This record gives sequence, structure tokens and C-alpha cells, in this order.
Amino acid sequence: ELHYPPRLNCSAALLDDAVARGQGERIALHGAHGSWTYARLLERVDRIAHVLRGPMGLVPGNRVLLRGANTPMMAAALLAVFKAGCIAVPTMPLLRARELATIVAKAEVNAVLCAADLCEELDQLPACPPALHFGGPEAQLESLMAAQPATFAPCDTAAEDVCLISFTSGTTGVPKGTMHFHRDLLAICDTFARNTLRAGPDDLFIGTPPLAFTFGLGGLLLFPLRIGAASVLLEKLTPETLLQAIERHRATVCFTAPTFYRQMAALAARFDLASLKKTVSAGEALPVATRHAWQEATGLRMIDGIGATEMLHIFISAAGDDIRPGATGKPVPGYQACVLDEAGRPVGPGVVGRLAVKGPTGCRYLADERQRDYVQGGWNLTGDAYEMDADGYFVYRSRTDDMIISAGYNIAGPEVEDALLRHPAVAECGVIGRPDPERGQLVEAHVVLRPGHAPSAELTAQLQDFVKSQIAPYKYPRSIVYAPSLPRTETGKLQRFRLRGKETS
Ligand code: 3SK
Repeated sequence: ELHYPPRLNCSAALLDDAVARGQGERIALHGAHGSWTYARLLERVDRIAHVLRGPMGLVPGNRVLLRGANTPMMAAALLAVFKAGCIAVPTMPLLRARELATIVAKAEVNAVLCAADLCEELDQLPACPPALHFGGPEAQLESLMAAQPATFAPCDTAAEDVCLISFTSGTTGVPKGTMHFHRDLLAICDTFARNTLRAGPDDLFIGTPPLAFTFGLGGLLLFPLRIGAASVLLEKLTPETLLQAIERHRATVCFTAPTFYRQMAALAARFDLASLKKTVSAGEALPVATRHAWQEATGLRMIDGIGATEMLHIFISAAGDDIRPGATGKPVPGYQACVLDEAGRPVGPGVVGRLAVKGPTGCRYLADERQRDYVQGGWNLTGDAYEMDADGYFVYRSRTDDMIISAGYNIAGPEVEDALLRHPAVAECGVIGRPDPERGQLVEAHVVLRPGHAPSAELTAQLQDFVKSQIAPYKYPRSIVYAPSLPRTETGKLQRFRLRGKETS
């Protein structure tokens, strides 16, 4: 059981408390343009909080849209919004004006803090709330900060005041705002990070997920701050530049998605990765082939996890000797999970059903009728099809809406993807069910080939035979479509609905 005081400000609990404990001179954040100690970060946060409550005229409970890549300034802006008692509405850097307009309207945004290099889309909004830019030549926010006091008394928020509205378009493309309390931001540190990740104050965190995605917010900001560790915040990372950054900074803990690990595994031999101790994969199911490729390349056993924006962070995972390849893991201490049938009854081991989870965090959609579907009988239904084995390990099968029913067989798309990814010609793939008059649905694979391989009828037959040799032959993809890339969300999740919508020849 986690206990937090009824009056709690998460920013103060993470940062002011660290400085009060004597952490001030330790490095908190490394960015492309230098490093900030805990004391420097606190000072930046406090000056921004003053700007919000002074010149910007905001009051506690007001909503502040944040737009910026992973930088120390973006981290400071987030912590300042929490500290001022306002509600952060972080947005993914790649969002376009139309998507931003939906979020501004839905979250009833009162003000905007935006990195100068990302303000173009904002300028196109029909009605943009008052905005300040940071970074760039104008540096509006920085100019105002310079005139503010260097300390700010944290707003006296309740542990159950909302401090974050995180939007998810999920894999369906219809955005939902999920609301989280001050205590929730600490709870993810005190569950997954404390019990499963088990990093320490000398660790150095690094990775790709945007701070606007709760995977990145936790992994690259909240987790390190909670234990007095440091984090490297870099923008526009590619598999190659992430490997370079790990080597240069001697990073020890990495957070990214399976596709990134797969690409990094192929390049890893060119880098000194000896500093790395823990690597966390989430955002999508981890194919066994990717787990093996990463372990072979680095000697590291991947900490796989399933999380959700609705749950804020990871709730099923395993590390160290608890890892069982093919299974995501067990409920993170503090969470409970079970598998339910269509009627909401728990099913036993070995039966595929709907994953249900509860714990210190949970789904609170902002004005969205889908709340009724997500939370039922006190359980959060994440939309994942899972099976529990006899030892209590949870094994991912598919998203509930990704199950393909073909000629009476239930076929999980990710299982076919996993098989295809073991073939040396396949770089990436996504498997969907295409409506078919004879079979109901037909298993169709969309495949991105590795360099040096070209689409051909021969390769298609080879891939089909390969899948038949790996898993039950009825699961093989009867149709294979070659593509230069696959549609993904900004967080790396495959958008199967877009593959389903694609015409095939
Ligand atoms: O979307 C996810 O899969 C996820 C994973 C880890 C933490 C947070 C999220 C939203």
C-alpha cells in the first residue's frame, strides 16, 4: 500500500525535497547544450512557476498546453506547471494544427508554453490561447523568467488534484484525454521504478519516448528525480544517435520501444555499450526475436513491460531472474491483474481473454463516454488480449480488436509478426485481418524489407513457408504486402487500423 499525505505537490516532492536532502549540486539533467544540477533545475522551475502565476495571470487548476521536444527546458516547464498548481497538457512534438486544435478545445487550455522551433503549427490555430515561446532567438519565456524571484513556494495542492492531462490517440486515431493526480506521478515511481526497475542514485537514464508520452515522462524525468539520479534529454534521436549518446554519456538505464531496440541491436557492435545495465521496452509488445537479438548484441536481458496512458505507466513487467521470454511478466507490486471472459468473469490459466488491471493509478477520461468501456467493476480494461500461464505470468496475445478470425481460427496478429521478424529479410512488419468472402478474414502481412532484399513472388513464398515452419501453418499470411515503412503513432505503436484501411493490389 502506498501512502501519501493528503496535501501533496508532486513537483515539490520530487525536486524541492531532493535539494532539501542535500542533492543540490548533483546533476539532474543533461541536454544538448549543457547539464543542470538539481539546484539549477529547481531555480528554473521556480522562475517559470512565477511567470505562470504572475505575468501569465494563471490560477491553480488552469490548464497549460506544453509543446516541446525532450530538453531540460521542457522538463522544467512541466515541473513548473505542477508546482504552480496548474494542469499540464503535454503534446507530442509532431502533432499538426488540426490535432492541436482538438486538444486545445477538449482540454479547455488557458495558456501555452511552446518551444520556438515548434510554434508554427500553433500559429495556425483558429483560436490559440495566450502563448509564450522558449528557446530560439526570441526566448520570451526566458526573458520573463529573468525578472522573477528565484524561489517559488509550491502551490498547496491536494494529493488528488489533477496535475496532468495526457492525450492518447491510441491506435485508433480518436484522441482521449486521461487525467492524473499529483499522487499518481509519485505512485508510478514507487511501484514499477522502485520494485521492478530498481535503479539507484548513480544511474544515468536515457531514451527516446517524448516527455509528452507518459512512458517518457516517467522513464526520463520522474523516475530519475525520485531517486536522485540523472537523465539525458535529447531530441530527434535515431537508433544510431541513441547508441552514440549511450556511449558518450556512459548511460546505464535505457527506455525505448521494441522497434528501436531491434534496429539498435543490428548496429550495437560498433559502440561501447558497457555502461548499460538495464533496458526497458514498452509501448508495444516485445517480439521474442527482438528480445533475443538485443540480448545477443548486448548481453542484456530486456525488462519488458505493458503500460497505458490511462494507467500512466507500466503495470505488468519482469526483471532479472523473473524474466520469462514470451511473457510480459507479472503484475508490478502494487497492481493486480486478471484475465476476463466476454461476460467479465475471470478465466483460468491458459485461456485468452481481456486483460483487467487495478492499482494505485487508473483511467479517468476527460469528458469521454468511453470511460464506461474502460473501467468496469473496478477493473481497468486495457483493450489487450492476454493469457495467464500456470505460474501467474501474463502472456500478450494481441489488442482485443487485433484478433483475426480466419476460417474459424483465432489468430493473434503479433504472433505472426513475431514469426516473420525471425526471417533475415524482414525489418518490420504488421499483420492484420483483411475481410475475405471465404474465410471471414484473411491474414495479411505488411512487410518492410531489410536493405539488400527486394519484393518478389519467390520471397513471398519463402516468407510464407518460413512462418509455417515457425508456428501453426494455418496462421501463415496468405497475403503479403511490401511497403517502404509502416504507419506508427509518434510513440512507435503500429497503427493497424491504417493498414486495414489500405487498398491492396
Ligand atoms: O502505451 C504504452 O504502452 C505505455 C507503456 C509504458 C508506459 C506508459 C505507456 C503509455
